[in-house]
Amino acid sequence: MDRVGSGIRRAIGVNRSAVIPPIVATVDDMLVINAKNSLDEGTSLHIHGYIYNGTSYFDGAQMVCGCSIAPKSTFTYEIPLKQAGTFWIHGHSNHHNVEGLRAPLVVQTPVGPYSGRKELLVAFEEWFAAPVAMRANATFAKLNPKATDFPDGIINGADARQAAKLQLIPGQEYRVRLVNMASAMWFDFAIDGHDMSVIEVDGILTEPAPVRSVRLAPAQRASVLIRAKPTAAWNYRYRAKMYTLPECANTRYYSGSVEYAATAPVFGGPSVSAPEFNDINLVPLIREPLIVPERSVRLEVGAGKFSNGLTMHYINNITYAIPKVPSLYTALTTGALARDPRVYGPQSNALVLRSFEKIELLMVNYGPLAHPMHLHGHAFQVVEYGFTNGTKTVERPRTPWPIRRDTVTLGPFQYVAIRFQADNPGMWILHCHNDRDHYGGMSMLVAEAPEMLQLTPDMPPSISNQCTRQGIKISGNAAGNDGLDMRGLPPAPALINRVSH
Ligand SMILES: [Cu+2]
Repeated sequence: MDRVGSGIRRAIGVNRSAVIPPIVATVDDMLVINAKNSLDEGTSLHIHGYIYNGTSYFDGAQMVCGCSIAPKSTFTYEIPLKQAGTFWIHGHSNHHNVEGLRAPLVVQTPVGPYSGRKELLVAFEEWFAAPVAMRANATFAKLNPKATDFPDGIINGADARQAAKLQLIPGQEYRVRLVNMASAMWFDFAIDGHDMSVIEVDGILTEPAPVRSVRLAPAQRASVLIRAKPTAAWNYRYRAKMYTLPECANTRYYSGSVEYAATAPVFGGPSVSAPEFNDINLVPLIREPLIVPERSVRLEVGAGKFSNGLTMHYINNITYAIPKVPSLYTALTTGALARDPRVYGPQSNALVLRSFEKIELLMVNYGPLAHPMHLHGHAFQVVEYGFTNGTKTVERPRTPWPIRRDTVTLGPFQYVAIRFQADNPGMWILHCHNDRDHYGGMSMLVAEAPEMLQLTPDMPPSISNQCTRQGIKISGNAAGNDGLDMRGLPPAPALINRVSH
C-alpha cells in the first residue's frame, strides 16, 4: 500500500496495520514477541541497540546469528529487557526495514535520575516512492539522492506534512523521546521558544546538555527534557528537518504544533539560543573510563566496481555476502577453527575478537557521502572524529568518560574511532544502516569470543528448527564444509576500482 507520496509499492505492516504502534515496556520485563511471518520470504526482528547478552541467537541478523523466520511459519522471541532507554525494533532480513517493518521500543524505568516525568515520543521515518528492488538495482550508479528518489517524511506514522501535535500541560516537565527509524535521512529536531536538554542517546543516559536542536542519524535515538511554559497563553511549533549528509537541495522542513490550549495563538518569536548539538561532547551519567585499546583495526568503507561486473559497497575492499551457514553455527561447530576468520567465509569479512579484548575500530571514509555505522551487541565509546582530507582538526571527548552509543555518523571525508571491550560473546554484525549500502555489502562480521560461545548453554530448539525448515545447514564453515574448504561458495569478487560517492 502507499503510505505517503505518489509511489505505489509494498509496505510491510503488523497485525493488518501499516503503522506499527510503539511498544512501551518496563525494565526487567520479558518481551515476548510471537511473530507469524505472513510474507512469502523469510523475515526476522532485531531490537536496535539491544546487546542480547547470553541470547545472541535472538538478535535477528539474518544468516549471522541464525536463520530468518521461514515464510508462513511462527517464531517466538523472548528478550529480557535489561536495558532501559529508547530503542526500536526492525526487520533484519532482506529490505524489510525500509519496507516499513519498524516500530519504537521504549523501555521505562520506575526509578532513575530522569524517571517520573511525563513522556512524549516523536518517531521519524522516510518513505521512498521507488520500490526497494528498483532502488537496490539502480545501485550505486547514482547514489546522490535526486529529486525523483528523495523520500517523504513520516512523523509518528503520519505524513510529516501534517505532523502530529505534541500536547503540553503548563508547568510540567517532559521527557521527549526521539527515534530516527529512517534509512538514509538525518533528522534535526527543535522546539520554538523552549529550552531543551539532551539526557539520553541510544539508550545511554547523559548529564543534561542544553542544545538548540538534536541531530539524529539514521537509527539513532535521543531523549530531551523540556519544561512546559507556566501558562497556556501561547502555542508553539516543533521543527523537524529531514536531510542527507552532505545536504542537498531537497532538504525538507516539517513542523507540528506544540499545543497548550486549542484556541491559543501561535508564538512566533525566535528560537532559544543554546549550543549546537555534538554527541562527542556528551557525558554519560554512568561513567566508564576511556578504554585503552590492545588493538586498533582500520576499516575503510566505500563503493567500487567489482570483478563480477557490479558496483557494490565494501569494508576493507570486501563486499559482504551472507554465508550458507549462519555464522553463529559456524562458531559453535568448528572447534578451534572458530578463531580463524577464514572459517566464516570469503565475504563475511570476519574480525575475530578475543574474549575481553579491548578493541578500537577506526572507520575511515574517503567518499563524499555519510554512513550511519551500527554495531550489534555493544554500546561503544566514541573517542574521535576527524577528517580524511585534512580540512579540519580532530574532535575528541572533553572528558575522560566518552559518550557511548550504538550508531555513529561516519561523515563525508571523515573518520571516526570507536572503542569497546569484547565482553559480550556473539556473532555481531557491523554495518552501515543505510539499507542500500548495507545490502550493497557495507557490512562485516564481528566474531566475538567464539570460544566462549562454545561453552554457553544450548539454544532453544526453535532457532535451529527455522534453519532446517528452510534446508539451511547448521554446522561447518561458511560453505557448510569441514575445515577451510569453501567449495560451494562463490569466491569473493575482487575490487577493480573505487568509485567516488
Ligand atoms: Cu552507508
